[in-house]
Amino acid sequence: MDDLKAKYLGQIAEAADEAAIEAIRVAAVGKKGEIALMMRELGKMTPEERQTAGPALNALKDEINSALAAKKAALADAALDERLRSEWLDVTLPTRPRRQGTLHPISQASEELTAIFAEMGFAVAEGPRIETDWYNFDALNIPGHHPARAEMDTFYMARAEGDNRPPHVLRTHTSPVQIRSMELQGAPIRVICPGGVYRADYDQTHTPMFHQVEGLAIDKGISMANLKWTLEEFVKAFFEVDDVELRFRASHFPFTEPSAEVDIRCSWEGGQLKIGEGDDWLEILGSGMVHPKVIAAGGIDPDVYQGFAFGIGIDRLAMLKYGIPDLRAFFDSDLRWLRHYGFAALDMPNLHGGLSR
Ligand code: 2NL
Repeated sequence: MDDLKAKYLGQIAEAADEAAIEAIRVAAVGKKGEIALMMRELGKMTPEERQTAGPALNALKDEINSALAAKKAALADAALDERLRSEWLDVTLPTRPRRQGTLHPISQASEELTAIFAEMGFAVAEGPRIETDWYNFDALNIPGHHPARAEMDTFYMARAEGDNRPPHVLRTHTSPVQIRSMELQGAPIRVICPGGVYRADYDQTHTPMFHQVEGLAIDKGISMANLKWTLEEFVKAFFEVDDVELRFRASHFPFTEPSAEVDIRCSWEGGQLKIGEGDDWLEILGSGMVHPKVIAAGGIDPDVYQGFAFGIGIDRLAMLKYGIPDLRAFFDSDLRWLRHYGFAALDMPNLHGGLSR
């Protein structure tokens, strides 16, 4: 029995795979294996011989079985180790360099300016692009006969035949969103409204859909000085310069009184725009103190509250900041153009990270 034990334990130790283990099991402790055959010999023994040989055979069988199980587990561990070694992967390697998609410069500019105004306490509001003529015109002190309605080259929605109500319009500015915000929130309020707007105009510098951000701040005791500071902070942060000089030129909008168009000092040396220095002026926005009638249209008492408002073209801001020469290319969906001018996705601009880096 000692020979038998030495033989099988030796074979088990040498076994290289599961098939070898199974062959040893069948030969040693299988139904017709060597130990089973010896068990059959027990019947020919004397009772005394049987008393020692029986338990000894059972013990040998148990020992071989547990050696088989232990070897099987060891082989499985070794196989797993080998798999882990061969499937090893360096998760610290950089990702594939090819960018699958990019942010459109208009989206990038919107994210950047939103981050700047958010820092100054302005919430973002959005609203429908199809508006009633009340929200788009009347609430903004642009009555039906007002030339601004014609000047705006408005797109009108079709009405069903026999429906004589005024037609809906594609919003010509984002001001309606600010009227809606005043109605919903009341005063005090600080919001910016970025988004697409529509005017029937198409040439070198105009597209029928473009993007605007308007800002509105209403509180007690708001003045032109608050407007000037806010716009200066915005321009400095957006163009990433330490100093700017703004020039306010008297202007006219139906929804503000007084109204001002705002230019920033700049230079164009060798086609390269520099903000904050030089002898040129760049017109970038319109602004003013909100007309009392417009404050009232928003459901706020103009005898108690005052406010400033401004409107900026986002597409033009993006062209200036990123050096994009042609406005119409913005809307061509040309993949080569998008790859060239696009921004890395998931890289949200913030003031601390340096906006566009
Ligand atoms: C421009 C002019 C401007 C506003 C927009 C505004 C909105 C409300 C009340 C009063 Cl709800 N004003 N918006 C004010 C002044 C100018 O935009 O030329 N933008 C490019």
